[in-house]
Amino acid sequence: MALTLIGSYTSPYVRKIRLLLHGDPSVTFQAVNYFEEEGNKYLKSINPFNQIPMLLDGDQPIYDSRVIFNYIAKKKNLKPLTIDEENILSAMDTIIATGVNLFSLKKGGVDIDDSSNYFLVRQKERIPSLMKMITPWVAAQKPENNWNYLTMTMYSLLYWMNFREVYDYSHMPEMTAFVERFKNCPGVAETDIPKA
Ligand SMILES: N[C@@H](CCC(=O)N[C@@H](CS)C(=O)NCC(=O)O)C(=O)O
Repeated sequence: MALTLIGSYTSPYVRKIRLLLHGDPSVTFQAVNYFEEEGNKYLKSINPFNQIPMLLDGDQPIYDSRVIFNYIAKKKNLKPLTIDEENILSAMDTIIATGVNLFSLKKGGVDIDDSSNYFLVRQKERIPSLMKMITPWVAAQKPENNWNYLTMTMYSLLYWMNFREVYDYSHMPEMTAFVERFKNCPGVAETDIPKA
């Protein structure tokens, strides 16, 4: 299969798909920077969601990281996720979505620390609550047995939150230990956010 993955070097949603596809010679990565006018114009012209990642299998577009994962999982005969694993993935994807919202609002000039803003308060409460929910799972993951889409998502999430300073998890030893344990896994160095 000739696959083209379209995305940026910084997006955590893109990174987890890059990690999943790492080492597959049939995959080409096409980098798009939607923060720049040209990249934004191009992305809009090929993708009505105007979001990344997007996968092309020949002419067939596949939007949304979860749909992309399900598509690849089927093609590669990966073991289906259990309901508990689906819940963990939902929690991680929601943490990322919340972080992306907060980051975008801040970039757009909004004071995200405004405690009178109902939307912001709910967004900010969600991250610690979901981080707490997944902590026992995070602590139990081992790189030698569990380098899979879920841990790839967790690594991408933690790295990105630190990079964008969206949520400080340094008070959560299970999270910092996870990054240390998984940082040498296959594909991590190759998908690292390039230094400016
Ligand atoms: N549900 C989507 C979310 C993707 C998403 O939010 N991507 C961000 C980059 S991290 C994006 O494209 N943001 C641009 C925008 O929403 O304008 C997925 O899982 O792929």
